[in-house]
Amino acid sequence: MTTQSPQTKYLKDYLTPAYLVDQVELDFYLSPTATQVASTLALRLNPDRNGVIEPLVLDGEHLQLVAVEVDGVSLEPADYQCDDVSLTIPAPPAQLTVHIITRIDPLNNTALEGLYQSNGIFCTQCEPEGFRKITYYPDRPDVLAPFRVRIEGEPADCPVLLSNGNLVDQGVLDDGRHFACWEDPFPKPSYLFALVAGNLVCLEDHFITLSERRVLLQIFVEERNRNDCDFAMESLKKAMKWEEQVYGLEYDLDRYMIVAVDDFNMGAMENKGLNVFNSKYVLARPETATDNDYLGIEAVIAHEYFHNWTGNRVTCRDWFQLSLKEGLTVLRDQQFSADMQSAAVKRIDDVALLRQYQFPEDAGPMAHPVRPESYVEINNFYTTTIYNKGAEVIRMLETLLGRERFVEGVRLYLKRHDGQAATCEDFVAALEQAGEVDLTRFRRWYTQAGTPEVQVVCHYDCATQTFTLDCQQSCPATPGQPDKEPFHLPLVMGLLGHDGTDLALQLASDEAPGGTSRVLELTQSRQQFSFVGVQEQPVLSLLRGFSAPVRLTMEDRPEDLAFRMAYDSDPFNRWEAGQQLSVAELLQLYRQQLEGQLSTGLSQVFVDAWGVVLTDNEADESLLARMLQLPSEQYLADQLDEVDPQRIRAVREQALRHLLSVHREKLLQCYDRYSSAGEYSLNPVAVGRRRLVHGCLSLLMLEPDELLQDRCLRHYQQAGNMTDRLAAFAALVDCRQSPLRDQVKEDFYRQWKHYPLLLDKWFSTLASGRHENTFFEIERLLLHPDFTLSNPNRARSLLGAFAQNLAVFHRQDGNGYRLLTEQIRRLDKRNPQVAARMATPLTRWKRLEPQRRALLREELVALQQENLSRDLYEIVNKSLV
Ligand code: 0A1
Ligand code: ZN
Repeated sequence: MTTQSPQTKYLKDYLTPAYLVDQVELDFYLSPTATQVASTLALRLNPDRNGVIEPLVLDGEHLQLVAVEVDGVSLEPADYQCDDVSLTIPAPPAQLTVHIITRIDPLNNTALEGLYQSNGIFCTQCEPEGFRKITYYPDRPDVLAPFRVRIEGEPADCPVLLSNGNLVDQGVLDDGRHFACWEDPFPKPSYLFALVAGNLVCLEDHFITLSERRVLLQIFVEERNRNDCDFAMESLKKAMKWEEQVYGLEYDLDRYMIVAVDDFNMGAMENKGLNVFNSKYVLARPETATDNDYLGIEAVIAHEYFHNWTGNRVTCRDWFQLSLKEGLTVLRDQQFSADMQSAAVKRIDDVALLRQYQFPEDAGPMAHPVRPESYVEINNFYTTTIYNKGAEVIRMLETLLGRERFVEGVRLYLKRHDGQAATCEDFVAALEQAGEVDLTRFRRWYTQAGTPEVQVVCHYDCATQTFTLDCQQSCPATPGQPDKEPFHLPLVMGLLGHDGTDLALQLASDEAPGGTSRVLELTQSRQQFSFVGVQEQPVLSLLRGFSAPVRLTMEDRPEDLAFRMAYDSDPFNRWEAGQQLSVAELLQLYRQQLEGQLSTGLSQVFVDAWGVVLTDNEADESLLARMLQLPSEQYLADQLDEVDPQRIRAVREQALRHLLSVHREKLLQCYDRYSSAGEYSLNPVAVGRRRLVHGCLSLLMLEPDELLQDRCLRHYQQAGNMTDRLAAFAALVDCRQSPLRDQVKEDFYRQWKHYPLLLDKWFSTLASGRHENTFFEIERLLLHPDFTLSNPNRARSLLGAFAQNLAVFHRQDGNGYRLLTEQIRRLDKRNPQVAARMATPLTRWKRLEPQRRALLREELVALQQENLSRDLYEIVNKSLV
């Protein structure tokens, strides 16, 4: 903890490491409160120093130093300096072996960084700077070394002893303890180190690679979870196969291990050959996991596996380059999931996520470029900008180059930098070369923050049969960046004829028409594109597949939107047209309310178009389900300059009730048509049907008569899987007046109280309730014996869901803000990383209406005065600037 204004680190200050590490040997003597770590490092002065000796500075935090030796000679305290963050040997020889013994306390490591215990299992989390909490080391990603690790522990507590790479020795010692030795032949940075030791069972399978090597696949879990790993294992094999097929990349070790633990700050971690996962992203069976849980597992398993190439074989030079591995790996996991499921709906979900979280980040006080120029605490930069916008940036490269050249470029990048720590520039340079394109302007995506705004005006000239797009782009100011240069934007587009079919496209500069879909490249602040030979007034379908992460405004007429909603051949744009139509409708209702006008209700065009979707028997059910969903409250809030979250909720519910009143019969029919029992399957059709059924159910349950309540209760009770059960549970939780509510609340708890991941769902579903009393429910839940801030999943399940529940969190009296800050204060003492992350909703105060803005700001100012972790300090301070 510190308030001595923590230091800012700058990309421009990057220096190569003074010393390189040729070999690491680590010897762990495990004990819950006093683990001893002996480290032997073969170091040498970086040749780029031309023999000029520099001090050897090793990073280290929260360590008890027991002994230091250089070349076999033990050092006296006068021979080195040791402070809170480092160990320095002032004038070492140019080549040396350092031997260091430290002692650490895994049991009391509540920050879950470095070596800690989760349910008695020893495990590590070293990215980005956790290794320095294990031993003194040049803890930076551009120092790569081969590791050899020996772990010694009590066989009763730790029958399983794991680290990266290959198992090279194991045995039992005279005193009854046992040991295992692991060797990782691939040089790696310290952040990819892992150790796991504990009482775990192992599920095994294997994979035969393209070159016919047999890879042993192992998933380690606690005994109680042994039956819940099949899906994760299948996902892993699919990811391995997919990466071979699409990228021609093979796994490189003989063994791939995954460990699931309950206490984990993030989703999972790609440590070389030994991934550590939040159990949420491993464990699943139909009775306990929802469709979205399954899809999450498939994606995260793939993500960590794909990191083996994009992240591990080629890593990052420094943490400013984080998106080099994260953006690229997210893009690859998105591509994989798109191939496994319904590609259109996957794209819709990815874009919805981007708009819900990343756009607000880009418009708020924490906005930063995909490659930031500075940070205070790197843990705060595992953001949706680095991950999701980073993926969008690389997706644009794919659009510009085409899949084939894109894959070639990625392979060139990997080949060129294999075994190295690279930069975002290295990546772009490889793609530029493979794609034979000029990416000079494109590079601005890495340096400029903010979401570009694109305005398009169209004109059709009947006499010359010319259709012209006049495009302008600009980008709002972000912290430290008042002015922006134009971006290089690929705009995928098509033109629809009156019957809804795509027209052949011919730009004025083309010799002949070709194709029905084009990539227009916008590289300047204003540009025109003219299509010739257009025989009728077309409807423009622009930004197909959301080909660039921008805010697009076009003056579409509602009829054109309704037309594209029905006919656009690009499913993303079908959905998008519907979203635009609903946003316009909802914002109009919002303004009417705000100005005290009589509400006109929804327009007939919209209500009819929505009804057409509901009765569409042909399109993909998942797509239909997505099209029937109104834009989220967060997305609507993001469209307004002064947000009143309760008004947003009221308006959205008014719209839902209107749709319900008009289409109730069709909703019931749709619900009946698709709600069937039968074996659980994750195929896209089955998933789509469940989504549709649950969409109908939740709408119908806005105004349930007794008959419907009964049906919902039966849906809950007779559900053969958690997806169905949870949907009905959530609907019943919102039935305030009904005794069923308390009945199912109790029933769910009783049934699942011993299964942590479902208890999380119980907390989050209750905290997501739409009724105003939800706030008091949350206050009570904080005192529930099963609530704890020690487990990140549990803390998030209640507090995260609460903060997402905009109308409840943003109570007019400011008690929502008080409640969250109080919990964040407590959490910060235990786990700064999770506390800082949980504080994100507090940073958006500037966009609120004046009264709430003042209340929320007050809370932040109070926090700012306190003794905060560096993580929380950075978030609170930046948000008050
Ligand atoms: N590299 C991981 C994410 C991750 C980052 C930090 C962590 O702990 C502080 C844990 C995981 C990934 O992208 O999956
Ligand atoms: Zn990642």
